[in-house]
Parts: sequence; structure tokens; C-alpha cells
Amino acid sequence: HPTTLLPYSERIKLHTNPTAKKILEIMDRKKTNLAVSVDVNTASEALEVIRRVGSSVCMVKTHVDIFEDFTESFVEELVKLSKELDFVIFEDRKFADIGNTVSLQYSSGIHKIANWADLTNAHSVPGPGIIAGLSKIGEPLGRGLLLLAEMSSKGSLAVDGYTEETFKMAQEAGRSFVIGFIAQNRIDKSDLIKDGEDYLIMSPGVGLGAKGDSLGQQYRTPRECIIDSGSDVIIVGRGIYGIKGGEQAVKDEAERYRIEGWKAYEERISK
Ligand code: 5BU
Repeated sequence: HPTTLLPYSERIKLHTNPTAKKILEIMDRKKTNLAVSVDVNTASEALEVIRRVGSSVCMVKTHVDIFEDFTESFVEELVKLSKELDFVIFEDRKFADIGNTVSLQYSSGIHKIANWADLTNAHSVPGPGIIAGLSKIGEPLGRGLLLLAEMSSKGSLAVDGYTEETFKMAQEAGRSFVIGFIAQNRIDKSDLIKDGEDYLIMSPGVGLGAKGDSLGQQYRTPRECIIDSGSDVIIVGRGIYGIKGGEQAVKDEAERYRIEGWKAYEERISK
């Protein structure tokens, strides 16, 4: 695939969306393709994890609807840390409704996601109206959207024709707002992609220890994601924040994944 041989730095100019550019710039500057998912119970615990891992990551992924203590001040602190430690904020909201509803969910409610999240994602199941509804809110703010083309979990229905139609939906929407995909493979196949097009492929389900969990999650190593499958960003949750041994252990584990991911990337572009 043409994209997998290019350094991140050379892909910046292939994008117009400010969030896509920012992600690639940070990856190049900090030498990291690691995103950490902070799926802990409280906003205050999440901030502690972020302070430890922030310097190792290009992105912090949140599920703010998990937090029992979500407040506006969490968002303020998160945005402050994102500037100090140089990372992008990705709210893994997985929107899945009609355009009108998702535009309200994205802009309003308690979380007001569009106000602070650089990046969010959506299922393609409702059709292109979901992109239109979200872009109405997010595009003027310079935000980016990922479509869910594949999932890491066992038995996922997002396969084959669904995955391909998701890619085509993104392609038709244009890249001013849709900047890539959550996927397990390079789903922007060479025969589908047009000249000068570039998408960011981000893969969850990454771990150096366990092969999965009891609820269907499946893990691959950073090497498998980046070299074998051509992903651009690896997303790690429990493998990092769940490590035993206290604060330093979490920090060290994030560095371990950063180094693994970066080594695999360097090997990939040197092929
Ligand atoms: P884990 O602790 O590394 O298993 O967490 C993975 C995170 O990625 C978690 O927040 C999930 O919601 C998220 N995820 C996923 O695991 N698989 C998917 O296909 C998608 C998201 Br989409």
C-alpha cells in the first residue's frame, strides 16, 4: 500500500483537515504512534494516568460517559494537558444515529464533545447523514472524524462488504472532516484509493501480554498492527493503565509501547 511506505511527516501535506495535520505533526515530533485509552472510573484517575503517559503518546482517547465525576473542569484540565504535553484528544463516542440526533449529541448535553475533543468517531450504519450531521458541528471548529470500518472484538459484523461500503462513504464525503478509520487493516485498499488521498488508520485491540479478555476483546501486538496490517496508530488501554506496580510502572509501560510502535514504523518505512 502506497501510504505505508511514506513517513508520517510526508503525509502532512496530503491533508487539509487541521486535526489530521496536527496528529501527523505530533507523531513525527514526539516519535510516537501510540494512543492511550483511559477507561478508568473517574475523571480524576484519568487525569493522573494522562499526566504519566502524556509525553509518550500522540493521542489520548476517552470515554467520558464512563466518569462518575465528569465536570467542565475535567475538560479544562484535559485541554491544558493536551497543550503542555502535546497530544490530541479523541473522544471515542461511536455515534450511531441519524444526522439530526448526532449533531445534538455532539454539540450539546452534559459533555459538549465538539467543544473540546479534536477527534471523534461514528458508525457508518445510519448512512452518510451521520457524517453530514457531525460535520455541520465539527468541521467549522477544525475537528476530525473517524468512521468505524472494522472492530477488534470477536464476531464483529463490520467485515467484508460493510467495511468496503464504509470506506466508500468516507471517500464520497471528502476528507475535509473524515480523516480516517478505526480498523484492523489497511482498509483504504490500493485499488479504491485515489491519487493524493491519504487516510489515518487507527487500531484498538493492542496488547503485549494477554491475547484477549473474557468479553470478546482480541489483542494483537504493535508489530502485527503496524507492519503486518499497515495501521498508523495503535490504541492501548488496559495494557498500559492496568499494569500493576504503581505510577512509575504505568509511565514505563507507555514508553515500552511507544518504543515498540515506533520501531515497527521505522522498519515499515525502510522496506
Ligand atoms: P483495551 O483496554 O486496550 O482493551 O481498550 C480498548 C479501547 O478501545 C476501549 O476503550 C474500547 O472501547 C476501544 N475499542 C476497541 O477496543 N475495539 C474497537 O473495535 C473499537 C474501540 Br471501535
